[in-house]
Amino acid sequence: MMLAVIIIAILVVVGVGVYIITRPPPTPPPSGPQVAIKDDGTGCINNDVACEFSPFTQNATVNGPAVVWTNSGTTAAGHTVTTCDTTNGDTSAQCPNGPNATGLDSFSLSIAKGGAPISHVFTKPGIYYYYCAIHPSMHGIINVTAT
Ligand SMILES: [Cu+2]
Repeated sequence: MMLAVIIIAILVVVGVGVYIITRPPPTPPPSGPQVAIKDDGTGCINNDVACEFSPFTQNATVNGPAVVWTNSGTTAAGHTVTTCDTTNGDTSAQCPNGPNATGLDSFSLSIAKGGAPISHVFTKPGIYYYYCAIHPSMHGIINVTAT
């Protein structure tokens, strides 16, 4: 009986060791300019000021490194990073500064609650206004300059 317990204990230790040795390394955090997407988990309704892109204005350079948005909030709907332009159907509520200059990058990226970070490599210099398509009071700016 005692021998069986010892054998089982050894198998457990070996099994855990094999798991630790063979598991993939953790994904390194993305580098580049960072923007945190924050909320207080209450749904970001009624222009909730706890729901924001932080910092409001982030700087980036043309052709990288990529700007990385990380969702640290817990609102179930998640968020988007959506550029202000006619492609994305901007409105005055979403884009009080109007559409971005013609020819700038246009994109709309979704990030789920607890989801992996999203990123974009900007290809044209300029001031990019963006918003969250789910919560139109959430705004941010990326100031992209040529290298
Ligand atoms: Cu949002």
